[in-house]
Amino acid sequence: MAGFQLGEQMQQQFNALGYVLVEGLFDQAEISGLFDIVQADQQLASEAYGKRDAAGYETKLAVRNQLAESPYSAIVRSERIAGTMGRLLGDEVYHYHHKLMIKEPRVGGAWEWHQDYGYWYNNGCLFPDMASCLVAISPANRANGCLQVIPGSHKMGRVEHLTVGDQFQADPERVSAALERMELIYCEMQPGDALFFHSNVLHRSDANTSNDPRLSIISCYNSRHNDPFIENGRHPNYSPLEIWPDERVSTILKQGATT
Ligand SMILES: O=C(O)CCC(=O)C(=O)O
Repeated sequence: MAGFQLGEQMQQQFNALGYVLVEGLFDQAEISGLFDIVQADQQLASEAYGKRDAAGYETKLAVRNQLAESPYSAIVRSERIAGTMGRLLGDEVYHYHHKLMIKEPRVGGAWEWHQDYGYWYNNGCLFPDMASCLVAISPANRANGCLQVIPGSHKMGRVEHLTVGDQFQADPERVSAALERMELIYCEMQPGDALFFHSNVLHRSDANTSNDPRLSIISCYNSRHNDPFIENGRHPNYSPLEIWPDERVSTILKQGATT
């Protein structure tokens, strides 16, 4: 959806619920090549590592702090996402990191309930003025473990997290209480759909019990005013992000430029 503009209604939804789903942010011609690129990307395969869930199943991801000449980086830099993120968070944003998420058929594990700020708090970020955008590269549905969110949970503030498997899990007592009071939404998505979500919104996903992979790219941004007080932390400190116009990103995605 070249020329996407964040509307007032979407901004209000993000403020009230902590997330907003934009269908078709990237169109079929832009996103379809990415599925094959991810599947064939040897560099990515060698970088990807597993994160065990509470049941011992692994979900894979490759985390990148740097931007390169790649279609992945073009998505991170896109006006459609980075520009929108700046408007949602009300400040200039910079690239905190991005990650390719790979939930393999039948064996891809779950993500336990957490807030991203439950992780990022420990990196010297004073404020939860951070957010992510998940772009579906393959269809995401209940069978292959789509993202689930608790709308409004970002207003709970940071919840304590404990380690389970290789992951951080939000305090289960608080999550149960939250689920008694708030809805649980399954974010089923088609390739090219984008979910913008606040760093304090509680989210999780189930294991992939289907025969299809669930692939997505998550771009994570921090606000300029929230430059971490720890230098050389797990993810980078502030540096300006060059945001690319739709046409440039679209051309790169359609060419299926290699990483
Ligand atoms: O991709 C998923 O299913 C969940 C990923 C997630 O929760 C995260 O990266 O914070």
